[in-house]
Amino acid sequence: MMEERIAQLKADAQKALNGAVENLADLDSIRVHYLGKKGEITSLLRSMKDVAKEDRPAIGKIVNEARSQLEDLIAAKKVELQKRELEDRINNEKIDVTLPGRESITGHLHPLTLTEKRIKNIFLSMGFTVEEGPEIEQDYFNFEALNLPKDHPARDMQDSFYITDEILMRSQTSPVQARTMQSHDPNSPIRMIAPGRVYRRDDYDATHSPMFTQVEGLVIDKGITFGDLKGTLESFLQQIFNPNVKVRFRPSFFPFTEPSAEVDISCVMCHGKGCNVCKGTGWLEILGAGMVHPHVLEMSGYDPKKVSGYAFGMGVERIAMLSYGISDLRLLYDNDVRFIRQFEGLHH
Ligand code: 2NL
Repeated sequence: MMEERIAQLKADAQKALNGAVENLADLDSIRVHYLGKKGEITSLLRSMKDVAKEDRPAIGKIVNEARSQLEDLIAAKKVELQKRELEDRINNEKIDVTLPGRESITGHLHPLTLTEKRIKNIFLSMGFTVEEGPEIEQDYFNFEALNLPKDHPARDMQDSFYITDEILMRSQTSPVQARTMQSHDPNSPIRMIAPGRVYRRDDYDATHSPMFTQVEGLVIDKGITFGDLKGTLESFLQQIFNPNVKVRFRPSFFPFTEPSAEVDISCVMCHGKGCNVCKGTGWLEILGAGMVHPHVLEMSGYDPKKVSGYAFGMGVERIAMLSYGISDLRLLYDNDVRFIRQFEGLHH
């Protein structure tokens, strides 16, 4: 009776394992059905109580043998299924080596960085050094050392970002020049530019920003004249824009230079004919410049009877906008890649 049930169970299991076992999940349900806690083998073992006592060891042995045979069969089937699944994956997951490669995105220089580099390279080629200084500056270096006394209108608290009474975000890069002069041997010449960010309380619109980039220059030596200033700036402007650009100087005023001048170039858009960029004048204001005020030389340890100097300042954004025909300053700061990507491949 019991022997028959065992033989039948083995035959059934054998049949099930040879039948439609598609995957490991199918196999597991067969395992649960025969070997699980509520499975056929367990139920056989439960009915051992109905077997005559003297027959139990022999029957028990047959049941245990049947269980271990089943376990072996299931284990073998499992290996077979795993092998088949791996082969299926190998056959189906193909790498198409003929597909085009994925394009790798490389960065490039921002138009402002590009313009700053072009400016630097021109001055480096003329023997200038490039000096840097802090953006958070002492009132003394930002104003006092540049001949802007405490009551000067340009020092209005409304115009600069003050951090304390004595500390502010620099409003120009001239403090770098003042620092360089003070750490320099007054008997050897200076020929330097100071590029960097400057900060002024201002609106943010197509032509204004509370932060912008400036390049200032300073030359001090024996016998430096206004002629040196004119020649150097004319050469610079022809290199940065085009060799045919015309340059004109108009009298102006800065507290740190005397005499002072505004420097214009012939309009790079209309070549002087008059357009909306130059507002019909044919000229573009591009630089401020002048001979270093004797008091500025003196305050930083230079003797105005022995040496003289010139200085100038320009906005990098304006030069970038005129170089590349950019009509809105904010495009330079918004970092919209559709704009910035247009400068890929340009070099300084
Ligand atoms: C402008 C005008 C200028 C200077 C900057 C300067 C610096 C020293 C001494 C004398 Cl240490 N001058 N800098 C001189 C004239 C003009 O900038 O329009 N900047 C955007």
